[in-house]
Amino acid sequence: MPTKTEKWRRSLSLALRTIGAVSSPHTSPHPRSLPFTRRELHCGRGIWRGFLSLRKPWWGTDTFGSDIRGFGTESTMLKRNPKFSTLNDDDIRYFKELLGEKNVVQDEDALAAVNTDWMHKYRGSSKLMLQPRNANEVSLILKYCNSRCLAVVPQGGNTGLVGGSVPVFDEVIVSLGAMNNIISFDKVSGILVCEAGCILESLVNFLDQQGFIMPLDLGAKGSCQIGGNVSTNAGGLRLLLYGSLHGNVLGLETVLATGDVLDMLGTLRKDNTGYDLKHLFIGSEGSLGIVTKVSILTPPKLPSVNVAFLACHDYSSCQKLLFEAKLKLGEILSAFEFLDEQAMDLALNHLEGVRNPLPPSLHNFYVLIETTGSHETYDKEKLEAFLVYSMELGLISDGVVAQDLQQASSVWRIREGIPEALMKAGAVYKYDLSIPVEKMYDLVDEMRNRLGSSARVVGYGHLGDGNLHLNISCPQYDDKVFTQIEPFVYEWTSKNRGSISAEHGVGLMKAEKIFYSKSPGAVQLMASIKNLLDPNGILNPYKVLPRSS
Ligand code: FAD
Ligand code: 2HG
Ligand code: ZN
Repeated sequence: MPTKTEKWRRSLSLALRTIGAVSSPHTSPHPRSLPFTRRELHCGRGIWRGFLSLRKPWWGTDTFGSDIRGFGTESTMLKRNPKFSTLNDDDIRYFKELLGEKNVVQDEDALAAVNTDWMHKYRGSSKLMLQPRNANEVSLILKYCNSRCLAVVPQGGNTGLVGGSVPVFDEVIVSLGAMNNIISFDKVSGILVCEAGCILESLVNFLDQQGFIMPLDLGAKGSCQIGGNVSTNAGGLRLLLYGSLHGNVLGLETVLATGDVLDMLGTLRKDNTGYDLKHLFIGSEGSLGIVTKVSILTPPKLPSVNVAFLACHDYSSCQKLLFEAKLKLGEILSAFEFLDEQAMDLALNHLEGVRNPLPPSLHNFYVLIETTGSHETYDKEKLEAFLVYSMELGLISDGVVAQDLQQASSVWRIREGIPEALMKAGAVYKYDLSIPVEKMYDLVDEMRNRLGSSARVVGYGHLGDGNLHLNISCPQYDDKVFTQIEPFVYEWTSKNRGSISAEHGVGLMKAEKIFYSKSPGAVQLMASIKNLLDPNGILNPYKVLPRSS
């Protein structure tokens, strides 16, 4: 009889052969990059648009006319705030003088793309996009908009998933994409200072040349911008090791609604001179100011990265595996992601070039573990010892360890490609929840029981951070399904002391739901801060705060 350890080694080598044979032909030198740049994203999504436009949008002009929008369901309407002015010829003239013709975009096709979010779920009807080139131009735009009471939406890469990055009605879009200069990088401290419109992936590439990495990584890195990341306090795939942007962002330059430029662009790790105001803007989703520059602490690129893709029989094993990984891998554990069978099935069926690394059949759960360290032999031995130990405990039923960058890229592609696979599968209701790890998957099971065969319930996410991405996929948006999901999902999360937004933010989607995670006193204080910094409420209206505040 082979021992469990021998069985593991045998299955390991079997799986290694398999993964070697299936690695994607699209593998880039950046193993965890989604294969789209901003331009490709728009082109690629142009293909999907034809397919998606057959569906009823969650809300949009086509459904409710120009002054009223459905919000969540057709029974919840949102009315344009009549205090906001509408654009006139003088406004356009002013902006053209300030920015030049080409940075004042009125072209219908260009506007269609920036009025629509990544999921094609939220659609505004802005008639104007402005493309400032520096903080001074941002300042003059906001000063003017404030004096005219014109509402504004700051937009980065437009990859946000809660409807925060697109207008609700006719708000002016201020796009930061032209502000994409790297200002300085200090190799001794690892501190990078750059403009807000830098695309995350271009910062990753720049730092790679210097022997450093960004402390955050997400599937949308080919399109999202650092200003958008900061404004959403994006979490992503590395938070487990490097922590949140509240820890890594050292300073910001922000333009307030009044046009005042607030210089908080410190490059110090320690600075206790009173209130640390930058934290107000990290995660404020464009509701308090426009971020124009970012100073961020970047870690050195360590030479030894290992990736294992493992199968688990049940959720309880995934949990135990996490506990053991923290204990046994300790300081080198850099990612601990999970996906269920439904998520894997979607990835295999909808992502080009992706094959099952652990054939022949599907497993109930999969865990992706990454280690990052400085000593290749030591890290490998540590990971292998952990895997053998976990196999002996019965926590893992099969697994594969990537042998090179291409193999690592193939397994990361599965995990990172799930949002794309869900998009291709049809309409999707997304929930991004922080839930105590031991209870997390109960919600997925309960949701499946509630919905039966009317929808496909998919669970995956950043297990190492206690972050579940609950996605409910249907052929099209359907009010009957929706009423089975909400408010149940929020009530369940609140009852289990979770948060209704772990990392994507509140945006438009959850502005009215904020009380599930924040006390009335806290929401009131948020509203007072908003009122102080943006007295006319021109910055990203209808988002983050509830109408009642
Ligand atoms: P946008 O989408 O343009 O804007 C997002 C919000 O920030 C909006 O409210 C907008 O008004 C505001 N904003 C943007 N730029 C500025 C600025 N300069 N100043 C002030 N406000 C601004 N998120 C995670 O946390 N973790 C993940 O792992 C993750 N993975 C993703 C994977 C995919 C495939 C996709 C499509 C999205 C993912 N996201 C993830 C969502 C995430 O919030 C965004 O990808 C990213 O942080 C938003 O950056 P952006 O530049 O696209 O911002
Ligand atoms: C991820 O972790 C993103 O892949 C997107 O945060 C999550 O699509 C989602 O629900
Ligand atoms: Zn995520």
